[in-house]
Amino acid sequence: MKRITLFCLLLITCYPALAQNYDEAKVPHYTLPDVLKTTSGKTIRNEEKWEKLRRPEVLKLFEDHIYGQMPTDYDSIRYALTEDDQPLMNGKAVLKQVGVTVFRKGKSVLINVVLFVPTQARKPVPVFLLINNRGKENTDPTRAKKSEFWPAEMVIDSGFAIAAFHVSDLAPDNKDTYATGVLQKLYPEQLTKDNGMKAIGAWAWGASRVMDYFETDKDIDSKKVIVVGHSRGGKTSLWAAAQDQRFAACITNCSGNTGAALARRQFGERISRINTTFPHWFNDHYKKYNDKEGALPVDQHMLIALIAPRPVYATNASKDLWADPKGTFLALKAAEPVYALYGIKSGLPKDPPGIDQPVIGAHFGYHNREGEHNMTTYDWGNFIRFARKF
Ligand code: GTR
Repeated sequence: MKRITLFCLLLITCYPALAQNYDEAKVPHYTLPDVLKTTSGKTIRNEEKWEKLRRPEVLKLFEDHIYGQMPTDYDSIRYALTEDDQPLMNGKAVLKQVGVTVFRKGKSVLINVVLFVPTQARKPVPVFLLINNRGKENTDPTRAKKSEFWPAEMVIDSGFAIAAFHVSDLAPDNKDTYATGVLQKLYPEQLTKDNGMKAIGAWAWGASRVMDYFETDKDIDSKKVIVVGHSRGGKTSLWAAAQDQRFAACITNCSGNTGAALARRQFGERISRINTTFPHWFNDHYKKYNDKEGALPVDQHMLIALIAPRPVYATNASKDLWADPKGTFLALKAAEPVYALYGIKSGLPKDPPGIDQPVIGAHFGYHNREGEHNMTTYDWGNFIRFARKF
């Protein structure tokens, strides 16, 4: 009896994980929504019509059904800069710490930005901006702690600036407290809407406010800001770049479901699972698509298409089937028609390249690194190569 109870308990706890498919043969037959066909059935044949008709429509579909609205109004923004006189990293970089405070209706939110600028490079310099969803020690300004997740020394040596902010400054990554940041303080009305912004929207909003700061910093080339995110941060970097066209390029690392991987493949993590485990990431409307991927008016290739003609680099790791490496590659491929409107060829092969065989073009990059779900110096090395191409 005892054994049976234990078995049942185990089954209940493990069922959602077991229910995920990792077998290519079991991927259902699916048809992706046509990124070039408007809801009224018109076919888009050039970039003007894409930008005027279809792009706004697709952006709104993502807002309404997945990521929520992106409020852009605020009363004022203030930057408090602390700059170290003494260069760090053997004289190679200067540290700037910036407090970005955003005010609306008498309330405010503070975003802490860590920024290293190379001393040698000609100014203004391009910058990588990480949306940090891991521990704050990963972006240690003192450099007592160094992490592959944000290898500042390596990036500085390559002549780029590197910056980061932490997602908890915008919205705690917790289903019970996520609203206590930007949402309750600046945009409480978002909390009452089915298509209101939630945590991932708030993090992407934060990336845009850091972009506001970059536009005022003479050391930084604000036309060359590359937004980077890993996993949930990679879902956010895509959404940030999709809705804020000031970002020059997007890097989405192991972002998987509701990131760069196609939902309709139902491979690895699925919408029902992500909405159950992380109900605070996406808007309430998205819950309607639990186990109903086919009913979504979009799929993730259309999110990538929103970034066109700007470059996108997507990665995976070979042991991270949860994030569906093949589905990520196929999403990039399915975004190609929109880049083609701008005369851009993706340069991606027909089939996914092998493990540790990066394909790096001027507009698309993809690799599947040997190993686990993570962001490493292998990944960053390729991001730097990619950034140099454009
Ligand atoms: C997982 C989640 C993924 C991914 C990951 C992460 O638990 O299922 O969608 O976001 O967390 O952020 O590391």
